[in-house]
Amino acid sequence: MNKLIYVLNGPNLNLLGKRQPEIYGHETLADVEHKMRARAAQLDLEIEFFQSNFEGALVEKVHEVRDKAAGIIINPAALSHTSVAILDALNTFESPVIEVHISNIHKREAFRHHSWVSARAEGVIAGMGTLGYMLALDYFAS
Ligand code: DHK
Repeated sequence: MNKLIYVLNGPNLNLLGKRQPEIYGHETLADVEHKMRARAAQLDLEIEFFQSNFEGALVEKVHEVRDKAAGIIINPAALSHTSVAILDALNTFESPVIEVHISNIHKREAFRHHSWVSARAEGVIAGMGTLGYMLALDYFAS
């Protein structure tokens, strides 16, 4: 059985831990990756991690993995609110997609309330901090 889950992160998440820690917390993306790898091993899942500040790179990553991933966990970050291209790319992928936002986007500025990716995602986790990524892994394990 295919147990390979891709974890995709969008713009500015490379600065996690340094960037507005009052909103996004103090953990770095490397910390998140480390915790996810440990949890994935417990759950008998494999993960691949990818971050880009470029919309096209994320679109191409979805194309690259669409035939090999058992699922995608994606935090499109700011591109959640703008990118029909990422939505279209995810619509070419036939296995489950879970969308994660570290912050509760519905409690923030109005322009963050809508996510294009949510129209494709099986589930959306927002406002649970980086725990959201772990909960998304639990979804795939179940
Ligand atoms: C991360 C971002 O970078 C923002 O642009 C989104 C999301 C929210 C998050 O909460 O993880 O609006």
